[in-house]
Amino acid sequence: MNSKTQLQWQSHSVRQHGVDDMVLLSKISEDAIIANLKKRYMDDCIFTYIGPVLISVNPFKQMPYFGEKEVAIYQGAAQYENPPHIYELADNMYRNMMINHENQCVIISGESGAGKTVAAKYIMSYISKVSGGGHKVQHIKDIILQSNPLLEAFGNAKTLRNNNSSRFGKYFEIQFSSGGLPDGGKISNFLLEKSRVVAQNPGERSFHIFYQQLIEGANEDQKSRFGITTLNYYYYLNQSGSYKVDDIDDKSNFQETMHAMNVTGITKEEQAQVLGIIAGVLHLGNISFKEAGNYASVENEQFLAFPAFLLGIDQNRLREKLTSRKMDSKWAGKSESIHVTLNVEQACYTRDALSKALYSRIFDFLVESINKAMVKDNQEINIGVLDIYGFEIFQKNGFEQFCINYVNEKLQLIFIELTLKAEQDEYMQEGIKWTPIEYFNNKTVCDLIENKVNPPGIMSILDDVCATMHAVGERADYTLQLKLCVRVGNHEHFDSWKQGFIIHHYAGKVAYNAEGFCERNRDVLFADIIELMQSSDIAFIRTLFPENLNTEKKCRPTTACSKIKKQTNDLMNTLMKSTPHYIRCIKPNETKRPRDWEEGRVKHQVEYLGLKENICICRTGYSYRRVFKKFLQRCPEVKQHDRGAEETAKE
Ligand code: AOV
Ligand code: MG
Repeated sequence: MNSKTQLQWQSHSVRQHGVDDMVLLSKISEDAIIANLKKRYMDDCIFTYIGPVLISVNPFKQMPYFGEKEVAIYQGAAQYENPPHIYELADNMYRNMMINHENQCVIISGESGAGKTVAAKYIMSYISKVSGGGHKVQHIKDIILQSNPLLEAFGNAKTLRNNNSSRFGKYFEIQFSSGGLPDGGKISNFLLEKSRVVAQNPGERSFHIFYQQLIEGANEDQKSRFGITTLNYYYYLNQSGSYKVDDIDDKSNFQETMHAMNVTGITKEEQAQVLGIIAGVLHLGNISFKEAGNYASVENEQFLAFPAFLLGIDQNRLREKLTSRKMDSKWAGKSESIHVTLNVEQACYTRDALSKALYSRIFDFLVESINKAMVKDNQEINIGVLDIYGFEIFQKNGFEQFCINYVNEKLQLIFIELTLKAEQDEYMQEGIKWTPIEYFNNKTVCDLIENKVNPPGIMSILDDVCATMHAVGERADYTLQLKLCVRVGNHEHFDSWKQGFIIHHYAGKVAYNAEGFCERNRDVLFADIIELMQSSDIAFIRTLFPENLNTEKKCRPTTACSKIKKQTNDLMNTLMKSTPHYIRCIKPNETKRPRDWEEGRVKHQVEYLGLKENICICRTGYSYRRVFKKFLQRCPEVKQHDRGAEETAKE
């Protein structure tokens, strides 16, 4: 596009669709931002810039501008040559990586259902389209793209917020050769919401794969082999009363899942094992218990046979392990093992713990398989795409929401530190005249959650309660509530309420129900259950339980909180080492309908995402910054002719 047509095009676009880059808004206020976004949204322009940051408003309908034509238009084009687009951001990352030989990452944030996963997929497909490569590279590209339907089948589910909600977090590193060919990759996954396997809120579903495989996807042979009947036959699926999702075709998705398994190199044999275990989990759920005296016994023996068969274990042994437990007891200085019988509640807990463990280990197996298929020895440069579960508030919020919202809180912190704080700090340091722009720094909320000591945060207090109180259940959860009140009760972002505690997150207040916090945080899988699975005559199942029980007993088990905290902080370090790009997704309504604009909801998001502050800083600050050395490296003439200048620049 020459500059004249570009100008014409731009003035046309200003008149037609508000401003492309909100740094150019004539008046900066939240109302002006919302009005601009709305105007663009109603004109089917879902993307808008704030300088380098891309704002994306979920259209809830397929937009026509994601074809080959657009790929060609955005490839190699400068930011303002074309209307704002996610392809521009992807192209910019790719070019940056190539020119500067630096790792890049894109942090996609926004609440549940705002469009993060869709955005991540657009980025991956754009990069795959514009980077070249022969047969081998094409194979890696196929794996990268096919990993999406595969992990979505096992890691996504219908929630009240989003019909295809990611129930795990994912950082996908696409690795490139120095020539820019994608020749490897690595996925790091975060805490899968495995509790969904055994129970869901009314109106929600379990993970897609259950419905794909059992109801829509299985052929007659599989049906009889896996004992497949109707959906409402399975306790793990029939509690929520939701089976079918309007915009999801489980049947064809199942074909896609199986195709993806083929592409990622999962053998036919492994595929059959995976499906067998998925069915086994459902059948485990149908084992129920009755109170017999003071302990639990299996209500209907015939329900034991099928899961035992599918998991390759002895039926009697399964019964025994679900209703009793080996305990080490110390008596008169000697330690010995005794068998204790479990009550109904404990037996159900054990059954569910086994189901959750099987499922989450299958999920890890899939991620590992994909990683193996993309592995590359020498790491050169990469682009990381971060797509996590978005901030969520339900009527009832439990331990899962606490973890999910914590990761979102940390991402918000990274955005604040790198865009709002670092930039202002730099001006101050360099003595540039600058009127500070106020913003809410959510570090205080992150500290409230994750501080180790002085004062300890909620996670530390929770770990403490779990370590000192052996009981799970109500008593431990109540103790947690009391301890939180004593130790963080005065924090300005904390409140307590009848059933738990409230955190004032950056994106809103969430009332957490303390029930189940201790149990889910401890997340123990008793040695008996591991032993049981290690006794399976299916080798694949044995490989899912590689623990060495003799050595592992001695160390204190890691809690779910400490795992997610470590993963999140590792992720933060990785992100900090790459050049960051941001996509801020906005969800315009709760109805999931196109062209439906709920002003109040958008306003809330515009506020907590800090868009106004973002615009102010972009507008007042310098638009381009680069360290001298890198800048000089970009100019070959300077590099060749003026080495002295480079030396000076270093100073
Ligand atoms: P999320 O990843 O941000 O939520 P998704 O990316 O799954 O949200 O988007 C939710 C739904 O909105 C999708 O299934 C699409 O129907 C629709 N959608 C989103 N973006 C677009 C787009 N660019 N074009 C068309 N439709 C879109 V969560 O995973 O719940 O936090 O945990
Ligand atoms: Mg998602």
